[in-house]
Amino acid sequence: MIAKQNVENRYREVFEGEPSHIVRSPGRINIIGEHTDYNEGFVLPTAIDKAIYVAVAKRDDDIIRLYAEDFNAYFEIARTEIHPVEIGWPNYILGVIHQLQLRGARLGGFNLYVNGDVPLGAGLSSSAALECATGYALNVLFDLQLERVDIAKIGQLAEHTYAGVNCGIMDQFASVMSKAGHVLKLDCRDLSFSYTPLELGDYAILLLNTNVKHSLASSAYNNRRAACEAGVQLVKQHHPEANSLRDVTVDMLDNFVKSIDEDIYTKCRFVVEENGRLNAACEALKQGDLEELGKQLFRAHEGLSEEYEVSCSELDFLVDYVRVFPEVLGARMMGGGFGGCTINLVKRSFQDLLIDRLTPVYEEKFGLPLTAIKVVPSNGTELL
Ligand code: GAF
Repeated sequence: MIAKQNVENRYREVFEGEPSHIVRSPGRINIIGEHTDYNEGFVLPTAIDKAIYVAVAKRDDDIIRLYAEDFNAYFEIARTEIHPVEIGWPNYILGVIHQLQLRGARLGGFNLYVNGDVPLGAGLSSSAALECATGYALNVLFDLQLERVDIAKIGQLAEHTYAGVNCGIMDQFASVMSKAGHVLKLDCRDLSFSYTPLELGDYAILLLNTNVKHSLASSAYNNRRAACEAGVQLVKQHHPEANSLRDVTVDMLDNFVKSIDEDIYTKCRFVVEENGRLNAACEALKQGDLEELGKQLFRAHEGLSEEYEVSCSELDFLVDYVRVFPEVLGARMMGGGFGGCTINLVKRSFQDLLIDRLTPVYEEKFGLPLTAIKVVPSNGTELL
């Protein structure tokens, strides 16, 4: 948690003026439902108590001036000349500005200060949090009258156009719409959603960060998405009503995809089955059946690793290691994959022992630090 006072003080030092608004937009976890969002399926995320903080104020000229605490770096651009840039971090902000201007928003120049405690590259959606913090802050600063859901959609488009990742809506939606103590079941087809209390009793959610981020992650992500779309096209030849994998069954894949392209078949089947696992997990959560919930997490990991092929040896190792402990009900890789964190459903009283045992083994094996992160389901984007 970063104190509002801290953000205010740093804004004053960096820009020599007063911020007019400070916005907090959180990172997210996802209990289950991976790579389903861009297939019009379901996801079960929630925001966490780690967030991006943005402080903004208008300027008298047409300049946009940014400062990122993490990189100790300024970036400046004219409002009328917004374009993607080589350096990574400004793109998440510029992409949002670009989308707002495409929608006809009348923006002026402004200063924007960014800080945050969402670990970068850990698969906790720090980029979505930055996009949503920016969208929310500009909405209040320029009185744009955007709904929360518009802010999520704008963030997603910014990711497509300025970060080059054809992501689904999960991360941005979770960042803006989450409710403390709950998970959000989102239907990514029509964006209808419901909140379910995350009541885990003696158990807790523990994240284990591999501290790995493979550089090919975004191209592999886009390839997976393309494979899903190709599968839908094959089914569509026989079922014209099928518009996404949401409309497709395993039988249809068996009949119309398997013999044509085995790899596309396996990827698509994973997605169809992952929606089924999500529904089973939601039911288990409602019934308080945490053992069943945990089993679905382990199954999801097998699918992500062996079928969808978005895991890596570090993630597989972490899931295999915890599997033998009766105090760990479930574990799987979380998010896009190729690094980042595993999400673990662990007996609260066992967490520290697990971390103590696992850390030296992981570090010895991979020569990388292992970071354990305890998270609390939190509210979505807010004005501080
Ligand atoms: C990333 C994407 F940004 C999400 O939209 C989602 O597809 C996720 O990977 C995988 O479930 O976080």
